[in-house]
Amino acid sequence: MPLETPSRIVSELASRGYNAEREAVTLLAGAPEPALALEAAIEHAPDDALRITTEHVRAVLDADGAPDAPTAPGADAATATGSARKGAGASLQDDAESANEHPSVSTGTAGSRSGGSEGDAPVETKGSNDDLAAAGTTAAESTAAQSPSSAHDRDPSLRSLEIANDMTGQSTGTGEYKHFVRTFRDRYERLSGLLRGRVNHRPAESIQHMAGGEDASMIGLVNDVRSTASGHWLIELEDTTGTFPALVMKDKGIADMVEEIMMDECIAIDGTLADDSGILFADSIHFPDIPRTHKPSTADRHVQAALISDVHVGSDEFMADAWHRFAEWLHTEEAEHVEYLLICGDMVEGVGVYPDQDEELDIVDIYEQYETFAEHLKEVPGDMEIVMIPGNHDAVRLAEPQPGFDEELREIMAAHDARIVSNPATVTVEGVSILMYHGVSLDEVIAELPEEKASYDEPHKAMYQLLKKRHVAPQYGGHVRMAPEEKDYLTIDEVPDVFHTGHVHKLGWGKYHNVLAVNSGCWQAQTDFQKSVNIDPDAGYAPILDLDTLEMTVRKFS
Ligand code: D5M
Ligand code: FE
Ligand code: ZN
Repeated sequence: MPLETPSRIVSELASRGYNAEREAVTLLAGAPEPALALEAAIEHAPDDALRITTEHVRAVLDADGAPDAPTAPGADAATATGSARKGAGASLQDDAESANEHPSVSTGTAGSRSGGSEGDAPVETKGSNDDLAAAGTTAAESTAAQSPSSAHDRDPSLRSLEIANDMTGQSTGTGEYKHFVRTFRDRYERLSGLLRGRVNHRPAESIQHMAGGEDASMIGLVNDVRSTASGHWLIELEDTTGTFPALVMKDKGIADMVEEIMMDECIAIDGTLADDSGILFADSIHFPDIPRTHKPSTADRHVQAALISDVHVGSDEFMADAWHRFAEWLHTEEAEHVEYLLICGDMVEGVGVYPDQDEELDIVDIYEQYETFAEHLKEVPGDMEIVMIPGNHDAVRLAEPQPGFDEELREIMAAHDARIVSNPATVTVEGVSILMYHGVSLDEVIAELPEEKASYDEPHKAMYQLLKKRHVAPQYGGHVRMAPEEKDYLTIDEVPDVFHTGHVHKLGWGKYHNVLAVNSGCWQAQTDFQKSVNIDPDAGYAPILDLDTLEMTVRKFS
């Protein structure tokens, strides 16, 4: 593709998961062969680089005016993703190393979609739009618009906010195959631990040597799921010693659970070995799951948090008016208990995230997008505590876990002193633990599971599946790009009290085994893409969570 213009270069870099210094972009645009220079600069940048700097570009341009094309562009930690579905990607065994050394780069397009119906959003609103607008006007006067202070008489010393599982600055992976093996081993260790007490499991290797007809259980990562010619299901599990197949007969009550199974998630299967010990006839399937006995913690005073996401500043469709009304409302007496604001990714629209996205950009420069976002953030009362994680539109690496914003972006957004952490991360607010995850995997859960179990109209049900799997992005090699780290930051080790996601731009909430799942809507009106696939986003809503009761109220500002 021709790469002459700076905006194309920025898009191209962004699609590979990189930011770039402005001067680096200018240099690339002026190179004799911009496309080759770009490839070479990416090759030259260290594996953990998130941005292409002038230094990277100079080094390749100085080397010899016309750099060679690299052999495997994009096979680094920042852009690595896998196409392998059967073991090659998710292998737990070191000896599988030969297969699929370089995971392919995904195109980032969505698979089949469901939902998109006309159904009204399940929204409870207190007060009408008119009330809100009126209240907003008063607030604007009393706060002199730009002032970050508010009229509230709040006592910050009563607050507490702790962050856990923030991997910002902790990235260790370089995208090598052995690092993926390490991540999957860590996943297996953590999640199998949750299943161990529930089944009398044996390693694959020892099951292979058991006598036919014996009872056996295995805990493993799902390596393959397929239906047989006669309509039964074959599930292959893998542990650190090998793989073993299990057969779920279609007339068993558990066949219904098979449709919930995703590749690479950790499950246990209990059953009886065939006479020749070649296969396990499944009697039961177990997910790591949330114990039904989970008792959520609550704050010991009346205090609230606003849970939002997907602001998309910089998009033509960003709903500035709705945002102003929301920010103004936060200054009113009605909102005096809203002391926390959690933003679950997609602060800005970004550049080069989806094909043809540039046609719908109001602000084309990624830094200007953040500057404008920062201005909007300043409208929020200055004494609120803000926590932010990045999403797939933000200028951090696309591969998950995504580290929190870099220094330059933090500086741009410094005015509000927000806590900037990784995606995912857990924030404990006055005793209530809230797992924040942007939600790219929800697209996958929704695409793969039957409508009644996960749909765009009921995004919280897709979240229940992630809670059940105790993993925010189980499947490797689909929509979610994954970075191999020493530890699998994407497992849900501790049961959260609240699970907060965004990304699908639909509002929905509900409780799963006492965990409150909330998918916040967005602040972006319907885009052309969404129109073309019949998605009607829930834009301009703010879910407000009572931290003392875990009750939700949704306010509408659009
Ligand atoms: O995506 C918001 C939702 O819309 C999410 O479910 C993905 C989907 N989406 C939006 N634009 C596209 C394109 N161009 N291709 C595929 N899927 C898309 P977000 O990433 O938060 O904007
Ligand atoms: Fe979004
Ligand atoms: Zn998103």
